[in-house]
Amino acid sequence: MARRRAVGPRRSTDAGRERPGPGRAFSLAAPRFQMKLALRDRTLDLAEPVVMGVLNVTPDSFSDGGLYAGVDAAVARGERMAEEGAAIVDVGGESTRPGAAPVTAEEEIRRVVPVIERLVARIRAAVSVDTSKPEVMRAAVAAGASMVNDVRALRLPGALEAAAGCGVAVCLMHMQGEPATMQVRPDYARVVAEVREFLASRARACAAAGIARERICVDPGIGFGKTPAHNLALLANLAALGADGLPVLVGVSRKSLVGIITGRAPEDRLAGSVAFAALAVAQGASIVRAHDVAATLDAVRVAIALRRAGTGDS
Ligand code: 7PM
Repeated sequence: MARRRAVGPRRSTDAGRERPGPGRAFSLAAPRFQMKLALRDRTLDLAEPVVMGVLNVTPDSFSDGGLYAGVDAAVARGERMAEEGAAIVDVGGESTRPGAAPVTAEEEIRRVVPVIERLVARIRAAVSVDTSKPEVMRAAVAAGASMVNDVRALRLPGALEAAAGCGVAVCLMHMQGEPATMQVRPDYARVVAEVREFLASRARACAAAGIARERICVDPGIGFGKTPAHNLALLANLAALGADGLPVLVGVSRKSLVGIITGRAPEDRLAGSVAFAALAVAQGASIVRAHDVAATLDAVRVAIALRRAGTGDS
């Protein structure tokens, strides 16, 4: 909240510029708050936070029928999310569930490319691909994706170069460990500082690889190698994670954190997820990743309205 209140609507003065800090040479010239995200061929305005819809294209998510039935169902679901107001639809073919079987690049491409091709032709919302593999990034972007969402923050060999070569936006997410084992014993001395430093260092790696700063957003990775206390500390300090001025994306939808707090099964976590979405926006999030787009967008609008009243900007 403080992040937005201090600045208000973006102006082209020096008002929002960060003081130069040690080891942050590029912040000298960069605006403190980047309220936009440059996608491949257009710019997503983040002056008001937006919703990213989650579209899983794994066999367990659309398995009622053959391959084409699965594609049809996934495309219909993506179209519905766009109608409900998603600014981005995030298509993923690799399950990052703890213990999930690894998927080859060929299999991931086979799952996501037909869905991306058809979605891009049918919706105005941007399409992102949730992947860590360079081959999948290239195939998805060739099929029309304009953003890469990577839970490994472009750390696999060749991923950084692939994303840079594709000329798309990137989401850099923090994860401690690997999906199979990340929840075994999450360990941090200072979780907020460590996650912030990781994200800043990955953003520097992107810049060095030629990815424009305007194309980068960052994500604390709720549930990825974190205890409930770690997750809550991050959600309570989101503004600090965007301290380098990059937009913050957050995904809490239906996650076990919501289950632990509310005592509810995944299918009954809508209210808890939506409450977190509103509070994440109040804490400075610019993009909320969610399964339930319409309900989440309502929550985001409520948070925006309250924030606007707080800044006297009505
Ligand atoms: C099983 C466990 C299935 C976890 C799916 C998940 C995020 C993400 C995911 C996130 C970004 C889910 C996660 N979560 N990408 N991909 N941020 N940027 O709940 O929080 O969707 S997968």
